[in-house]
Amino acid sequence: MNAISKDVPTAPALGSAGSRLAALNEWVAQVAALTRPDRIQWCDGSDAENAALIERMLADGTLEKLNEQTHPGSYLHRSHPDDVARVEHLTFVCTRSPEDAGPNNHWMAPAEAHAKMDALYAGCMRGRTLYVIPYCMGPIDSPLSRCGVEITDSPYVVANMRIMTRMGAPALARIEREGAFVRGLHSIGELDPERRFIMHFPEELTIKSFGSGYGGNALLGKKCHALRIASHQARSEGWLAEHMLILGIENPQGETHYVAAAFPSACGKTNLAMLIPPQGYRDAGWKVWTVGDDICWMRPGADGRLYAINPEAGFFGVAPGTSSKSNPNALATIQHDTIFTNVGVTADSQPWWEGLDNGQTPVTDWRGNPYDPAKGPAAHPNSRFTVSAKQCPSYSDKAEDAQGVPISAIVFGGRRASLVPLVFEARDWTHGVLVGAAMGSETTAAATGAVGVMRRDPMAMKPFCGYNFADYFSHWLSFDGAQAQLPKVFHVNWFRKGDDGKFLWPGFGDNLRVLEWMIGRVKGEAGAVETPIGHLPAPTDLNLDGVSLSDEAQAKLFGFDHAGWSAEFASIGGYLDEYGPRMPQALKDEQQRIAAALAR
Ligand code: OXD
Ligand code: MN
Repeated sequence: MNAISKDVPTAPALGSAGSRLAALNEWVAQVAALTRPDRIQWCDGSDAENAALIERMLADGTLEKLNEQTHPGSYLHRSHPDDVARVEHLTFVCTRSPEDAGPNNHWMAPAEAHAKMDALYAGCMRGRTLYVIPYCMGPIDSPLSRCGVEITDSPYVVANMRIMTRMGAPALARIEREGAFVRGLHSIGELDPERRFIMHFPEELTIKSFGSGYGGNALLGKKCHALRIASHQARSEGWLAEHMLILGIENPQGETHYVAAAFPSACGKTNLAMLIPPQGYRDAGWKVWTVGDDICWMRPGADGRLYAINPEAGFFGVAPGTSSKSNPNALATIQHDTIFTNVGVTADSQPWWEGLDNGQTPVTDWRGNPYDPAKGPAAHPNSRFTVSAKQCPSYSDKAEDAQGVPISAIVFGGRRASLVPLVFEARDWTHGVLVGAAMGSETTAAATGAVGVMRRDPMAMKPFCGYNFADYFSHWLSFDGAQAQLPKVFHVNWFRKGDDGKFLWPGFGDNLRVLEWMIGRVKGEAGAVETPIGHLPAPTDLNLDGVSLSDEAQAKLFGFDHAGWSAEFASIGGYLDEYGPRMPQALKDEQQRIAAALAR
């Protein structure tokens, strides 16, 4: 690496000593010497800084202004058409030993990965500004939060990080206090898919990303830090970093239970997190509060319960399908001060996507071409909105609580057209870990590759766990100590289809009926039927007032297909074996116990 240049600006002086920022200053100087930017800007997160960035992006076409009357303060970004999703095949976990990354990750030796990335970074910021973004994942004063610094040459990334994290001066002050932070280096390079890599070095708390401006590859606080690096950190520090939404369910008596739920990308986490109760429930006084829609950090509190924070400050949600039926709260949230990426546009510059039911029609597609339905959708299927969580009408006042919220239930779920019933409850924690480990789902547009193919996606962490899944399951099992007051674990499937290929369950607000049953189980009040795969409700155990289900729907949503589950458990056994001797015996025993019960 080149010598450190004398005129590299250092972190704005904070407290008295400033010395705890020496490592940060030195790293910035080293990166500048390698990447050769024209300018360096330390981001303070202020409104003035953001306004100047937006001006610059409007001038160079990175952003387009949307209709100020209908969508004040909102902008459209069109990405490079080859840069629209996470790239799992180009994402690596670079641990010293390949076994520590596990069969669930692509692995590269750290020295080789550093060399490859540093060669790409050499001189890559010439003619550009290098932005230094200090950020905090989680409420700024929470002991559960962790800080990072992202260096990027993309002003679009800065504007998004400002929404998605607590970014700027307060984060820098915390970094100065703690002296520790995750280092993330990002350059969009030339946006060439052949020169694109997302590398993680969990043992060095370091991320290196090159060649993509897409959220999951470029907003390094999100998937790279808050999941891949944090999962590794969490393992050594005794907590959990999970791909889960967090919501609060307030019953008519004013009691609120918090639920954390893991679903693979683009399977409705944002919709569930912002659920609006059906009319009958609203009339009775039920309310649902949003704490987070994508990531959950949890750790045991003094009382043995798991307490959770949402490390993010905003939503990076999938736009298509967001409508007044599926998610009125999201529509209200994104009415102003929102960055839209790769959506269509109407004649009067309003954002538009497939499923939006506001009577508008698009004239321009996500590539900026005149919209022609014969050439594909107006909005890219993975088009997104970035918006502050504070704009959400259902945002929980506990979301900013430094101690987090106590979790009563953990829910796993996937897209399963067949076999998997609407809901079942695990018998105990070990069984619950197996239910999470065995999760399967049909793939979606959130990652490049074929859509609709069933794959195992344990705890919705397949693309995000920064270490060997076998060790991850052991870590989950380790929470079951003598003092633990662990949440109950459930599995749901909103996506079961009938013989005609149509969904059998109405979903959206009606999912509260299932959540109410879970809370009833937590309180020991709701009924269930015992089966080898867990406790299933009978249709009469759920409040189905106002829902009409055909006989086929009832049978499939609440039924248990013995032969189908025997085959599923054989497949789960094969999947666990792929991890070899590191797979915890307790999980294998649990799988075998259930397989044996199914064989009877
Ligand atoms: C996301 C994802 O963007 O999971 O949240 O891909
Ligand atoms: Mn996600």
